[in-house]
Amino acid sequence: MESYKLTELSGNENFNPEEEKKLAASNHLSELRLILLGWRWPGKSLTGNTILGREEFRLERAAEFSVKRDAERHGRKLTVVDTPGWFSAQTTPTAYQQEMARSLGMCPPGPHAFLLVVPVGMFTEMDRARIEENLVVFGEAVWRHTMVVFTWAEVLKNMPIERHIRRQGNALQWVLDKCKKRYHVINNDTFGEHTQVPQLIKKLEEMVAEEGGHFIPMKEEAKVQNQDSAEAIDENSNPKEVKEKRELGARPKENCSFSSLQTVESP
Ligand SMILES: Nc1nc2c(ncn2[C@@H]2O[C@H](COP(=O)(O)OP(=O)(O)O)[C@@H](O)[C@H]2O)c(=O)[nH]1
Ligand SMILES: [Mg+2]
Repeated sequence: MESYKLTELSGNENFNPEEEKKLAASNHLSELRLILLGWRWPGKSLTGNTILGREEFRLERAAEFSVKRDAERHGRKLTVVDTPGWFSAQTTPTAYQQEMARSLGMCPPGPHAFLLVVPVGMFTEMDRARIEENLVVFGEAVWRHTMVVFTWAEVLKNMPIERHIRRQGNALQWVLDKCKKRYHVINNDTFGEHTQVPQLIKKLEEMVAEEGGHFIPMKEEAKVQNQDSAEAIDENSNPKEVKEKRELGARPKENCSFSSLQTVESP
């Protein structure tokens, strides 16, 4: 595995403000569709709220459903799909995996980006393996459209993120290599007007331009979506039913703390 070079990570050595401005203008997308991925509890929902600029997603330990929300922000329509996430210490039940795959159908014709939410902190080989096995559901092309979003950035204090990445070693570096070293550090303490979301949008638009467009779901995934569409939470269809399902998603399983998730059985 190739070791990390700091210069590749920072990517700002040849910063040219005029060029940057032109590039940003040419990459502008009027709509940006995003899917939040990651294990459970690293801050996916809160990151979604930070991006949308308001409290749209509930912070719930036992989330079961993917939920879509949108907002007009920074001159764009931002659509964010929040997913329940995978289990980090055991095999993720099939229903949760299907729910993650279903997120694709919630932002047709496909997301511009998958945001892989990773908290700043210890990152193990198990974390890497879980990411790999859960992203593979979307096919190998998923990596070309994935950006790592680091949460819990305050843990860094004054340490540059590049140093953290280097210190975490090969497992985290593998993930970043797969994403072509695309990452963004988000501060979930800061709501409202702040440059971090426009900066993230700019990076995402550059990624979309470099990859020649948004992610196109594979046929197999389309099949999964069709199978599940009867059960899909359609935000526009039956508001009462949607509300009930969402509340079900919010309801913690009996005794469901983070550690007791291990007792949840695969259906
Ligand atoms: N201090 C801090 N707390 C965070 C951050 N991101 C998320 N959290 C907290 O971590 C918990 C899990 O966040 P949530 O967004 O629900 O995680 P999810 O399961 O991935 O959707 C909540 O208590 C959040 O308030 C962050 O960047 N910094
Ligand atoms: Mg959540």
